[in-house]
This record gives sequence, C-alpha cells and structure tokens, in this order.
Amino acid sequence: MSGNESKITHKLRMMSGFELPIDTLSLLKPDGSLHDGAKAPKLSKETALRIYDTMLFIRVLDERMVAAQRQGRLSFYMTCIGEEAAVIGSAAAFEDHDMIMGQYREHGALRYRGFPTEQFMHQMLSNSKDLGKGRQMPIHYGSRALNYMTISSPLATQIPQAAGYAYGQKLDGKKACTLVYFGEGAASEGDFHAGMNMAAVLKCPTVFFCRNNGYAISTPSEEQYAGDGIAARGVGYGMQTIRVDGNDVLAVFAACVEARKIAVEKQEPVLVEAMSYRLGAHSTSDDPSGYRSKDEEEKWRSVDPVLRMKNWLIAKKWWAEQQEKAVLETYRKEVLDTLKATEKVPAPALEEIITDVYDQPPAHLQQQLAELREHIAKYPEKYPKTAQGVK
Ligand SMILES: Cc1ncc(C[n+]2csc(CCOP(=O)(O)OP(=O)(O)O)c2C)c(N)n1
Repeated sequence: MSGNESKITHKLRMMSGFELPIDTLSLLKPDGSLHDGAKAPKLSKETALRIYDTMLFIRVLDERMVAAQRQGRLSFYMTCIGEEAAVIGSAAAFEDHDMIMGQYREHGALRYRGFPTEQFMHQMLSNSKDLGKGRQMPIHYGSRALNYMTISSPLATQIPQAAGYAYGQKLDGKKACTLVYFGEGAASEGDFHAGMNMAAVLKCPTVFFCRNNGYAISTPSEEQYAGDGIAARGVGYGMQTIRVDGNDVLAVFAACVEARKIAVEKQEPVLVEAMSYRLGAHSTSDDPSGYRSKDEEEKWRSVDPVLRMKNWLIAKKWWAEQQEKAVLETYRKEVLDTLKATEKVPAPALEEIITDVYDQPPAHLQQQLAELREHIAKYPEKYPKTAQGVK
C-alpha cells in the first residue's frame, strides 16, 4: 500500500516514534556459542579465517599507528577498535566488484580486499608512492583497483554519492551494488536524507551500513537523535531494513549477505544498522576521558567482537591460541619494518599538486606553483621534506 492509499480511521490517534521498535539480530554469545534458536550463516572456514586474520592485522595496525603518532612520526590516526566485526564482517559479505564508499573508520574493509601494508603507510606518510600523491591527510585511503572510493572528510558526502553510483550500476545492468558506511552522527546530515530518499525512490542497489558506535566525537547517541535509532529511518524511507548486534560477526555477515542479495537481485536499497561501541578515542586528537567513564568502556570491552569471534573459531577447532601469538608477532614486525622503510620514501614532486585535473594546467595554477616554489626555496627549513626536491 502506498502512502497515498492508507487505511481510513475515524478516531483521532497520534502515533509515537517509538511504537515500532526494531529488534537487534544477535546470533553469537560472548563465549563463542550460539544463542538458543540462532542459526549461523553459511560461512566457509576460509572466509571465517580471512575475516579473523584481517581483524588481527587491523588491531596491530591501530596499536602501532597510534604509537607512531605519539612519537611524532604521523600527524593523525583513527582506530577501528571495538568495531572490527561490524566493518570486516560486512565487507566479507560483498563481492570484489561491488563498490565500497567509506566514512573513515573502515580501513578493515579495505584490508579485507587486499590493500597492502606498504600502501597504508605510503598514504599515511603522504609520500611519492601514495596512490593519492600525498594530497590527503592520513587515513584518507582509496583504491581504484579494489573498488574503494577515496575517503573524504566532510561528513556524509559519500552517502548521496553512493546512491548515485549504485544508480549508475543499475543503468549499466551490472550485477553489483554499492556498500556505503557512515556513523550514526553522520546520519544527522542533510546528505544522509538526500541519499536515502534518492536510493529509495529510484530503487538504487545501495546497501547503507550505519555503524552506530554510540558517539559522534563527544556527543552520545542520546543527544544525536530522537526515536528508534537510525534503522527507523530506513523504514520511514520505504527501505528494507535490519538492525544487528555490531559486535557479533555472524549476525553482521548474515544480515549483509541478505542485504546484498536484495540490492543486487531486487535492485533496491537496504539499510543495516550495526549497534556497537567506539572503544578507542575518536581520533588521536581526542581524549574520551573528558566525556565518558572507564566503567562504560569496560562494559563494552567485555563484549569485544574480536574475542567473541576467536571463541567461536576455537570452539569449531578452526583456530588455536598458539597460532594467534605467531600471527600477531608477524604483523607487529611487518608493520614496524614497513613504517621504517616508508619513512625513507621521498615526498611527491611539487608540480603534482596541479596535475590530474586539467589536460594542461591553466596559467593561473602555473603561476601559483611558481610562487609556491619561490616561497619554499626562501624558507626551506619550514618545508624540510618538500624542499629537497625543489630546484
Ligand atoms: C560536515 C562535517 N561536520 C562536522 C565534521 C567534524 N566531525 C568529524 S567526525 C565527526 C563525528 C562523526 O560521528 P559518527 O558519524 O557517529 O562517526 P564515528 O566517528 O563515531 O565513527 C564530526 C562531527 C565533519 N568532518 N564534517
């Protein structure tokens, strides 16, 4: 029934925004066993171990990069700690030719697709081997080869882009969809509503994946929206919607396999809201002790998504504690060695600041480049890395 043909009533009754509460799908208990009546999705040993391996890599990368930022080797970093099951479990449910558009906390999805360790480092250190030629701040990765759109800092801009990109996939008759990630904070932006409405009306194969991690920097979710979370908005836009336990990799994977199927086979959008918690700071520029308690964090630490998956893998005899130690050691060494080697790579050539947009850079940009060259040559100590390459 469409909104213009609703059932007629003769009694005045307002409806509250909380009258249609949406359940949360949870399959896996923290100890790694299944809830009564829960059915695990079909997940091969190979895929399960690839998900888990990606989780371990991301834990190591996060830990080492925060330390590198504290040592002054990096200017900025954002961790994914606490949200590994939501990000990596969802990415695993999609095909390599599906497009991914991230917000910024989804490096796990990029790694799952095979982004090499050295490419993470080249990007974070803005050097000449960075695929983005050093033009973005750290953690703004992108990879054309892996169908992962470059991260952009203004919140929610990726959401209407995802609706538009998926509309293009539909017009091209592709058996593919676009997976777009965003936080519950970004869902307050106008772009969220524009993207959701466009996808719903034009039936774009877009999977909207909201990481509801409880905070938008220091603002708790209770102060961000009224009503039943973000999932209720999917229903409001006339979209198939599901809410999942974001710390439960099986629930996330099962929901996303179904979401992709609907998007690709029925050619329509789906909203997935994953309920989780941002265990770390918002970024290396933030200190969460100023706005939340240690007790609250501890409560969420006890339902750690990585530990929960490990318990499940061990129960299935697909994993063992000794293997884990070896993998963590290997990744720690790999990340540190790669960081050291990457620090020696020179900065991008200065003229690359104006290439790639125009066939022939226009005169005013050439002029600005000449002025910049002069400026750097005059104050080389202020631009130690760039000045080496400026003649
Ligand atoms: C348009 C815009 N407004 C504000 C900001 C500053 N900002 C960066 S991240 C952030 C919070 C986003 O929270 P959420 O979407 O919940 O994602 P989370 O960081 O929790 O993963 C804000 C307000 C921004 N980048 N862009």
